[in-house]
Amino acid sequence: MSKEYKRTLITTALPYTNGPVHIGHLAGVYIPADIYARYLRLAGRPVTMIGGSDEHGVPITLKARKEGVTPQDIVDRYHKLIKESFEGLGISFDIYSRTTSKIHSETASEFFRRLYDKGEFIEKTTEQLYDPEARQFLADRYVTGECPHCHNQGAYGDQCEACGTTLAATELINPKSTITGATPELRQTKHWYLPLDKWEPKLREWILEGHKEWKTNVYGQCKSWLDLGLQPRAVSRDLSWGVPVPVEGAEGKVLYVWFDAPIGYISNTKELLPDSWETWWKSPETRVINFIGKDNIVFHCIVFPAMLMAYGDNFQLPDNVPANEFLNLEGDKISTSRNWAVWLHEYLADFPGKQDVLRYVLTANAPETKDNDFTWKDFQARNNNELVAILGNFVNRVVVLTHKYYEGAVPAPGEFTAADREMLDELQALKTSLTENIETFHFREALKDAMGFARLGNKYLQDCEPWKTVKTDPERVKTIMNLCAQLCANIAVAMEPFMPFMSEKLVKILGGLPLNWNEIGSADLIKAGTMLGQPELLFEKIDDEAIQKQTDRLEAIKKANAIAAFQPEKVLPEVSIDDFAKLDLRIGTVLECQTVPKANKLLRFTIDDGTPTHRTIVSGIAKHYKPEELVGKQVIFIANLAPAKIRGIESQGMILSALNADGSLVVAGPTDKCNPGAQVK
Ligand code: B3M
Ligand code: ZN
Repeated sequence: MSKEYKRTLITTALPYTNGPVHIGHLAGVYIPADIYARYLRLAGRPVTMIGGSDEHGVPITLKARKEGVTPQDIVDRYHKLIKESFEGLGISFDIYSRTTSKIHSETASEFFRRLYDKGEFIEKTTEQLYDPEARQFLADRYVTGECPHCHNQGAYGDQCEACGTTLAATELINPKSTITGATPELRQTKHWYLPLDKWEPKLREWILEGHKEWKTNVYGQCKSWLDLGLQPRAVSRDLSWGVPVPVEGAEGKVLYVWFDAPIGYISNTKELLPDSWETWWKSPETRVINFIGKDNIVFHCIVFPAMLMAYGDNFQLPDNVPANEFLNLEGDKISTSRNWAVWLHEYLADFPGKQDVLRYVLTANAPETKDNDFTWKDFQARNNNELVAILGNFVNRVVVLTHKYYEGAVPAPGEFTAADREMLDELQALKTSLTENIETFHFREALKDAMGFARLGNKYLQDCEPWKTVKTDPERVKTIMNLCAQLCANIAVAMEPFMPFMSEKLVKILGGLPLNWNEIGSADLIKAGTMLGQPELLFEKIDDEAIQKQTDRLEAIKKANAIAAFQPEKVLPEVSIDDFAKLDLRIGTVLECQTVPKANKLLRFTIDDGTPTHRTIVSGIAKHYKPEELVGKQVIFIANLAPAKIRGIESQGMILSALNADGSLVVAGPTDKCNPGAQVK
């Protein structure tokens, strides 16, 4: 960091309150921000971490309409759920407020009004889509249609999620109101536009010249937006839910949610620090860091800074915006609407006491430079093979041995040997790397460094073998066990930003110790004579059953989504009745059904087709049925299909079946009992 700052203001993207938070939000924004805030606190550096709910915007009103409740009901429900689940995970906001607060409405109104009075807006009357049945204008998600760029049928009025293009609702082909399904009309309406183009030179200079150190994904996206040329952007909407536009003649209009929400950072700070918020926002001695996901880069690096420049009053612009990429789940994009997510509140209920495991895994797999994937198998493996086997195991061995040799009292060390000094040098090197990685927002690497303390401890114990040395040189063992206790104390401090619950537990086991980042690396963190608590496991193994429950849940969601999204295959080209007449479809009764050796997809049927000799048919449906399930059933089969040799078996025909959207298969058969051999017409 080039400049010395007196304080750090951390802002975290305000989650929409149209649903709970999921692991993608946590990995992208809130765990990185919390690691950084905790680190600064441990280092004794003034920091304020701001959070809050983003309670306006069309998705909330659509959900309210769908549920037949008010938008306030929706935001109250999810604001509470989100706030409580953040607390449950130890996300240590200094305030977590909301944008339906009075102070926010006042702050956002004043902000808009000041820009208005300064003449910073362009007023434009344009034609917008209007739903004649709902009698309201259609902004953003209120309208859907064909994307003019990629022709995706489900594009929205503000964005096409298929190709990522930002759209104006009027650009959509065949637009439809998502409220009534009506075809919208064009009607005149006035809105206020922020002329981003006016601020382009200053933004260009501030970012492209002044912040070459920003993450490449952030810097690159800003550069492409600036190179494309910035356009005026509407900052008001024809909606009833939101902060009313505070000027005459603006009835029925509210601030655009992306104008309103970033001001939430300011209003939440005002709420927290009514007397000193301006020091945090307007002093050049404050370093502002915005933690966000990559889909919010343009709003935090272009739109909100332009708003702050237009407002003036020396508002500080962010010194860094370490946006993360996206986290996927089991190879698929996380999606609130498809319920394809691990919801934080459900995780906390399913894995009580395992908050740190999730924090650890989401940091170890954080999508810091590219999208990454969360799998439950990896979650289990990291818990069992890293947290239990390396970190928990090391601490447990040290505490058990200290009780065994010294009744729990940390022994005073003797002279350090070369091996001891080598270990301490390695500890210092890890501390340096750990601090450097946190300072540069490389939290994955930082976590590896912190885990390095435990790996170093296991190696030191293994090399020193106190359980052997104690027989020959008990004095030496005192030094070994003292240094192991020091390593445990270093782990308690170094891991606090990542796993605060474990750190607190470990501090208790170690008899209490001050958590001071600047002390990391010391060989005297825990005083000789300190009584260690009884050994207790910091982590427990997670068994297959717990993981299976989660993967079963996702399987069921995948099936439900497949059924909901089911689109029947296109009908095949037309055939004549004569063509159809060539097919001889019959009813058959399954007399026998067996699996086919070395062919796990095949079942071999003996079918009573009304002839004395019956017939054999081989069918590739073994994944969908157990043989015994089909014996006695009546099926429809093609009787005059040319016989075919399948795995050495002559198959005389084909049994008809239907494939469902969720991948399940159903054998076709008559609804009532038929004579075997009866023709199907
Ligand atoms: N409510 C979250 C999102 O786009 C959005 C962030 C606002 S931060 C001011 O998912
Ligand atoms: Zn598109």
